[in-house]
Amino acid sequence: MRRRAVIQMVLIGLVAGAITFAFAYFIPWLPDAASTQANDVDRVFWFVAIICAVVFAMVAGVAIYEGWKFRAAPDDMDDGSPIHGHTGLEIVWTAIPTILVIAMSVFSAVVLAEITDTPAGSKRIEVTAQQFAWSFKYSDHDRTTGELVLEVNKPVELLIESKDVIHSFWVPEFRMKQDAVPGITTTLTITPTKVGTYDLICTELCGLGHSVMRSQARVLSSADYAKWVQSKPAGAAGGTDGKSVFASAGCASCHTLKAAGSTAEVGPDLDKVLAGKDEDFIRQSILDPNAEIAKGYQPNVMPSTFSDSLSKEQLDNLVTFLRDSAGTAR
Ligand code: HEC
Ligand SMILES: [Cu+2]
Repeated sequence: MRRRAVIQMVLIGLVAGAITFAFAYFIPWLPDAASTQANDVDRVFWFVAIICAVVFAMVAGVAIYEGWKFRAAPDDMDDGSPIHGHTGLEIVWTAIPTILVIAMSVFSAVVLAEITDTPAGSKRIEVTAQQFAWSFKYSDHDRTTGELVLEVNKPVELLIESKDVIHSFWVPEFRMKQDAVPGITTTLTITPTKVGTYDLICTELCGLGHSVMRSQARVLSSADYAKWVQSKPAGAAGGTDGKSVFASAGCASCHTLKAAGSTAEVGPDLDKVLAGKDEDFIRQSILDPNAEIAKGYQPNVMPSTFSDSLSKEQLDNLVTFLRDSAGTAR
């Protein structure tokens, strides 16, 4: 009798385990893992997930069996028989979870130490977040971009800063995430392992344009990366030419402008609204966006921080670029 009960519980547990396993294994829960840190993080994730699945299957097996075998008949009005504890069982169900929880913490701590370690010789990239754009400055060559360009299998240390509010840097495929906090520099180490283009996302609600605060991380082969370093656009010293500023200041994530190749629709189409406008109007629209709200649009969507975040040179170049290009490119 006792033996049959154990076999039945085990069978129920196996069914519950198989269903849990199918859910975990056949649904692609996680995005591609494209950095060494991602592989480490996934290892912790699966270690914990498997322990949880096994414990769940055991508990489900016993619980379903008890509910089925020992339920009271409709006319049974008796009190349940008094039961006293079972010391052996209690020791087992305390000891095993304790060991499992300790194993999970030790494993996580080891991996945390690993992924926050910056290998000597890592390239440094200064990451600047501002409402609502990212910019990246490379230590190995003088250049600022609006997308993150990395060389495959080369570790980089990101030095992350914010010009206004708290943002957060996240590329799901790299698994690593770090806040950008005004006034301090936070760091993140990433060693990309797969050539490709990945979404780079701000994952801290930072204002009305938060949802458009996106960029890309492009991982290039060593040969392509060397070519990219060489291909530095003429006149783009540190990215102060108007077109680079348009991209790096985030204008491109909200406005359409053919000359800059952007098609965003959060704000007005600049080819339409700026055609034929003079420099003063353009400058005023950028420095004090709420002075005059374009028809059909909301105030306080366009950041009013550009007077602080853009240098005089960047602003002048941006204004000239907009004056000369808006409405002219076909
Ligand atoms: C988060 C989205 C967002 C960002 C980033 C943004 N804008 Fe805007 N912009 C808007 C919205 C919305 C409006 C319309 C409301 C207004 O006039 O303030 C606007 C209005 C404008 C106007 C005035 C258009 C008119 O007809 O009055 C100009 C010019 C402009 N933006 C240029 C820029 C430039 C240049 C940048 C980058 C330095 C930029 N914007 C960044 C959303 C944005
Ligand atoms: Cu943000």
